[in-house]
Amino acid sequence: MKRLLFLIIAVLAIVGLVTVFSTFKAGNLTGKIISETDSLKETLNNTIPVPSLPISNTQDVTADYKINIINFAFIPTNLEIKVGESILWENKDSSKHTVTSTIGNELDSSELLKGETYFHKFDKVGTYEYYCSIHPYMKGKITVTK
Ligand SMILES: [Cu+2]
Repeated sequence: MKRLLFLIIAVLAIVGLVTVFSTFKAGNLTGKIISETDSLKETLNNTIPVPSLPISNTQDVTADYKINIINFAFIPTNLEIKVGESILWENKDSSKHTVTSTIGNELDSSELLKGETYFHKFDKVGTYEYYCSIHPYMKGKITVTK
């Protein structure tokens, strides 16, 4: 009987120790998580405000028409639009291309890399022929009517 009592006490003591030990560890862990969360918040606070990015010339441009530059061609090649309307050219080729007026300088994009765009609004009636200054055989025509 005494032996059983001793066993029970021993078991209770072990359980008690384990409980105290676990609580202690959990407490430490919680403290660590809290301090790491605080330093993360501090890092985020120091990072904000995020500097604004330069306006991309590849997205978010609303035009009345779109011409794709694809497989070394302007598609559609010929396009008729109204005065005041706009066109967005997008280079879908891996090669660089330009949108350059054949006569005059109505259209004068810089070299467009893949995914880059050129936006132009036409304010005057007329026929605007253009080509790619890198590949002069690439041609297109915009007809602007009233
Ligand atoms: Cu080209």
